This record gives sequence, C-alpha cells and structure tokens, in this order.
Amino acid sequence: MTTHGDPATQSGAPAVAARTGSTDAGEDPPATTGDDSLPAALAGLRAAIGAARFPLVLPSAEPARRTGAALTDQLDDYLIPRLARLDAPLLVVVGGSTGAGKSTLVNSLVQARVSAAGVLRPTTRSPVLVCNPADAAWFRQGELLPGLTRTNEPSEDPRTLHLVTAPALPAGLAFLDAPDIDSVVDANRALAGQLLAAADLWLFVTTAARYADAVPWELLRSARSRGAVIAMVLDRVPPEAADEVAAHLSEMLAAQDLGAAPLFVLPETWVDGQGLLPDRVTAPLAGWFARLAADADARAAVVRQTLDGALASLHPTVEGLAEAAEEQVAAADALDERVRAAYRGAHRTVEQGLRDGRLLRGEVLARWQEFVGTGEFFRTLEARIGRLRDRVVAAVTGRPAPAAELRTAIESQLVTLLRGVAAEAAENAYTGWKAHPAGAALLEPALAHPADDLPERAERMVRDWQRGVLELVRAEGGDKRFVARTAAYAVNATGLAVMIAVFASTAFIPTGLEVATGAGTTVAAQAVLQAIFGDQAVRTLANKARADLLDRVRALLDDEAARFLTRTEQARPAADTAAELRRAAGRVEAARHRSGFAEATGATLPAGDEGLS
Ligand SMILES: Nc1nc2c(ncn2[C@@H]2O[C@H](COP(=O)(O)OP(=O)(O)OP(=O)(O)O)[C@@H](O)[C@H]2O)c(=O)[nH]1
Ligand SMILES: [Mg+2]
Repeated sequence: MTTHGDPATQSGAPAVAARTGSTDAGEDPPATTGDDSLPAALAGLRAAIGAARFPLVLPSAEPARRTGAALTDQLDDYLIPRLARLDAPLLVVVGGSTGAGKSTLVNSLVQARVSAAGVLRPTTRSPVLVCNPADAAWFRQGELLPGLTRTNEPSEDPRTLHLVTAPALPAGLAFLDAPDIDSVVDANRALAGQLLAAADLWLFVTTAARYADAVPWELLRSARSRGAVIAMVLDRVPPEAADEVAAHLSEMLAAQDLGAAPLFVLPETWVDGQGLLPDRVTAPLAGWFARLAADADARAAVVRQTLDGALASLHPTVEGLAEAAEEQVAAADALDERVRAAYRGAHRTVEQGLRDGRLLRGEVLARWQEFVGTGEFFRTLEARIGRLRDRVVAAVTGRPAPAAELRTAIESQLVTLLRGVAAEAAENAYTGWKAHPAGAALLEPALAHPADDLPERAERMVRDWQRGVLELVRAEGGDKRFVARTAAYAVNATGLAVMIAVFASTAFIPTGLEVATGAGTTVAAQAVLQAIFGDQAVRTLANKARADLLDRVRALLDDEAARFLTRTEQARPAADTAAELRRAAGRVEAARHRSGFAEATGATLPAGDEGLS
C-alpha cells in the first residue's frame, strides 16, 4: 500500500551520530559555542524555549505556553535522546479513543496480559511499555521520556511508566499503551499527547463508532504536519459494516493527506479467557509488525522519517512562539505607554496651571495681599513706589499676615493641585489598563488611586522646593546688582515673592495688562511685584524656581507611575526573546540540512491490510 524510497540508500544517521560525539563545547552552553552539530543546536533551542516567557494575558499567550511546554517535552522525551541513539528500539505508541481496545490489542500482539483492559473508562491511566527483554535496559535507563518514573508494577500515577517485557515480542520493537487521547481526565489527555510526540510510529486505534470523532483527527493532522509515521487500526468493526466503514475511513484519511498510512480493519470478535483477541483477528497486524521488526532498514527509515519530520516542524512551530513573544513585548510597551500618557497629562496640567496663573487664587492670593499689605514687605520700599504701597495697603484688610501663612497657603495650594492631577492620572492609567486584557490582569484596586503616601510626599516635595527657592535667592545674592536691590529685604520675603512669581505667569508679570484680568487688589499686589522685581535677575530666579518645581513634580509623578510600570517590568519578557528563538530554530534547521537528515525522508513501510482497505 505504501511505496516510499529505499531508506537503505540514505546514510545520514551515522554522520549525525558521529557529530554527536565530536562536540568541543567545553564548559560553555552549546547555544553560544561554535558547535554547529544538531545535538548542540537542539540544546540551544531547548534553552531558548525554556527562557521564553509569555506572562501577559494575551490570546496568544496560553497557546504559546502550551506549545513551549510541548516542544520542551518533545525535545527531552524524544528528539534529543533519539538523535543520540538512532539505533535504539523502535517505539510504537498505541493511542486512540477510550475503550477502543488499545490495551486489549497490545496484550494480544505480545501474547500476554501486560496492560489491564477493562470496562471502566478510562482504564489505562499510566502508560505501559512492553518490549523484548533484550531492549529493557534501554527503556529502563530513562533517556527516552525522562520525566516518567519507571516502575515494575502497574500504577495509576500518570507520571510513571510501567515497564514490562514480553519474549513473544521481537527485539527492536516496543509498544507503549497510552491513556486515551480524548479523556475526560485532563492529565490523561495531556499525557497521551506527550507520549504520541515521543513515538517513532503512531498506531492509532479507533472503532467503527468513534472514527469520525474530532479529537483523533486533530491529533492525526498534527502528526501528519510533523511528518510522523502513522498506522491506523479500525477496531471492533461489525463484519457486515466492514467494507463501508473501511471505505469511508480511507476516504477521510486520503482527504487529510494521510492516504499513505497503512490501515488495518479488525472485525468485532470475542476476547478469550485471558482477554486476548483470537490470532486470526490480529494476524495481519501482527504480521506487519513482525516484518517491520525483522527489517532493520525499514525500522531505521521509520525512525528517521518521524525524527526528521519532528525536526523540520520545529522551525515553523518556534516561529509561532517568536511571534507570541513579540506580542508580549508589544503589549508591555502599549501598557507602559498608557501609563506614561496618563502621567504626562498630569505633568502638563501642572505646567499649564503655572502658566495660566490659576494657582494665584483664593487663599494664596489673599495671603499674598495680606503679606504685601502688612508692611513687612514695604518697610524699606523706595519713595517712588510709595503711592503703590498706599493703594495696596488700602486694598487689603490690614490684618497682619505673617510670611509663614503665605508659605503654608502656597504649599497647600500646590499639594491640592498635585493630589488632583495624581488622582486623575491614576484613574486614567487604571482605566487604560482595565480596557486591555493584559493590563486588567496586572491591576489591583489600589492602583485606581494615588499611593497612600502621596499627600505626605507631595507636602515634603513642596517644602523642599520652597527651601530650594530660598537657597536660590541666597545664591543669587552673589550677583552684585541684585544684592544691591534686595539687600534690604529678607531672603524669606524675596523667596515668597519669587514663588508667587512662579504662580503668576511664565513671563513673570511682563505687563500690568496681563494681570489686569484679576481683582483690583491683584493688580496692585502684582504691580508692586513688577515694580520691585521687574528685571532680568528676578525673571531668571523665577524661571529657575519654576523649572525646579516642574522637575520635582515630574519625579513625584514618576514614582506614582512606577506603581504601574514595575508591574509590566516584572511581567515583561526579555526584549530579545523572539530573536533568540528564531536564531536557535534557524541553527537547528541549518544543522538538520547539514546532517543530511532533511533528505532522508520516506520509509519503506510494509503494506497494510490490503484485503480490507
Ligand atoms: N468483544 C470484544 N471486546 C473487546 C474487544 N477489544 C476490547 N474489548 C473490551 O473492551 C473493553 C475496553 O478495552 P480496552 O482494551 O481496555 O480499551 P482501551 O482502548 O485500552 O481503553 P482505555 O484504556 O480506557 O483507553 C474491555 O472490556 C475489553 O475486554 C474486541 O475486539 N471484542
Ligand atoms: Mg487501555
């Protein structure tokens, strides 16, 4: 039924085996050495896949995690050990729907009850491997499927592999009876997939009632895409339906590009007292395996075809992982940008507030007017602005307002503004993340509001700034001309005036017109300022104080934004994940071609059950 090229003419295997032993990787991990052998490339790929993380909640993340885990399993369970021992016995994994008769079939093929068959579904929960006693050492040593603990007793634990020997089974061929592929038991299903990925040959067992089910076909398609060698058993077929069902299944196989898979149709029959099928039913299948066991070249060709198919499928599969990794990085960037935009907006609001004079209102304005009006500020004013002083004094209440009250008013005005913008930014960042599934998963309710200690930090920040302004005034005192004009005022009073100037407008009260929109008293108070500080030296001071304030505001808001950004930072996969994956997969592909493996496809499978299919 199947006609493939003669594997005996392909000679890639010894070459690969030779390279395996010639690695001079020394202490370095294989991925970073010049070792371009296939085993070294696989080790590098395994490391790259192991390092790839898909922590952000994206549609591609969970499939990528599963694919990554499955690839790691396949590398460990099968590809790496198989490549190291191309001459190891051929492993036939028997898989299929629950109750299809897999265990019964394996028992019948090896002429012994090695695997429990039963009426309870599913019966087989932990895999059973049966081989000739001569092959037991290889399977026991645990190179293949290293994650499964070998046992000599039947076990219910899916992480064990029950090893049984059967003299009736020829050496060079082993059967692994797997749990059902469509199990209601999650662990069964996952294990079945893992076991099939470790097969040299998949023996798919289905029944007349179950062969059209979706799950087996999904697995068959993935097997075909990996180039795995497959044989099909249609079990327990009522004799009268055999022709029709076999024809339909053959059609389905052909439609899925699986027409080359040998098909065996086993009629429904009685099991004997041992639970074994009669010889006449199993004879075609048993004969087929006997021929395969006897033909070392055919066995080697099967191994090579499945192995190469699996190797060839790595590149496209890893590409999927690389794309998922890129999506992770892009999503992390997008989440960060939502946060940064929110806090940039907050900073802009503060900047705007300083520019449009909106801070020079209410308590601050009242305190400023009082402060100016008490005379504390005017004591040594020159006569030429005396009239202004009179106007201001007349305009204010006359209640003495100490400088400290103005300072406090400035502080609380700024703190109120900062709390407001921080609250708005937190809310914006929060809703920005909430609208993104990956962001929503990183949120916690507290992030919707500023940090608990924001008010304290804002107060401290403003007080630090105020101290900084006084420092600035003191330092600027070094400027002779400025000193001459300000020597008469307390540094404190000048500092407060500079702070008010920061609040007043960017250009520092350039004209009376600009401030004339305020109350009459504002005009007076600012006119005083203009008269006193309307020169370049004070403009410079105010500009510096403004820049300093905005820097401090930025630092404060950065700390707020960091509450979000540290979350993406922790979740974010390494930026070079995708590149590493692609590089590692490219190395495997190149090594595969160099090894001659890529050309060694096509196994000479003995024909299937020609009489029936
Ligand atoms: N009459 C008859 N019974 C069979 C045949 N094959 C299997 N059985 C019975 O069907 C039941 C299920 O068979 P198993 O071999 O345990 O099936 P399985 O595919 O290994 O099932 P799981 O391990 O649950 O996946 C057992 O009671 C078998 O004795 C057959 O060809 N004819
Ligand atoms: Mg079973």
